[in-house]
Amino acid sequence: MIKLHGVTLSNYHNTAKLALVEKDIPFEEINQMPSQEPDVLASSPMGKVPWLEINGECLSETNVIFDYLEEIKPESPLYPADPFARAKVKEIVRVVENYIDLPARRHIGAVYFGGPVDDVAFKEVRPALEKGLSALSRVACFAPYIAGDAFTYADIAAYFQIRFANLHATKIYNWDISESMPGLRDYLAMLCERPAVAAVDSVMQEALENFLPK
Ligand SMILES: N[C@@H](CCC(=O)N[C@@H](CS)C(=O)NCC(=O)O)C(=O)O
Repeated sequence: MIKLHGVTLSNYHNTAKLALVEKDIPFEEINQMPSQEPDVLASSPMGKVPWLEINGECLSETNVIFDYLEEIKPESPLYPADPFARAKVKEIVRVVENYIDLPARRHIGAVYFGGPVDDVAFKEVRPALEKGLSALSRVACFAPYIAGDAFTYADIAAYFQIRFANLHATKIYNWDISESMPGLRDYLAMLCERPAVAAVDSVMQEALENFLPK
């Protein structure tokens, strides 16, 4: 059986987990924090979570994990069959990872670990997020899903990466980014009503509740 290594606090761990759940692929969850220890680096080259362990071999990077899951279980697809539509789903995944999750991540020390807010990050992150959200608004359809009429990997990535960024934006800037484009707030609420999303997200929310500084 596939093993999913990571921690329920992690937006990317929950991204891979929801993909497994939505595809109805059995897996075992192994609790693992990110680490630079040699045994972790041997499994995940940057020491990040999550990674999959498949027959003793390891695979990291959630967007690569999406592609692998689609190859091993093409029935119940989470990519469109049409090559261009499939590439557009991947474009949205890249936008939410590179231009929404990554800038927000610069505040992780303050938000997750109660450290001081970095002055340079404070000035730079909000405009970077505004740019990323503006980019997202140019590729997102909300019709009703982010890439069109079907639920895809883009919805999985968008849900967890936007909510991760919003946790940071809310805590650091008192700024609710779900209000930053028409349709985004309702879209996130709609996804949260999907049973698999609700199940995975509720475990994450409980972990965050216990972990985040009050
Ligand atoms: N590009 C990676 C990002 C994964 C990632 O950033 N994971 C975080 C946890 S949410 C992590 O392991 N951070 C520790 C680190 O950056 O060293 C993916 O798609 O899996």
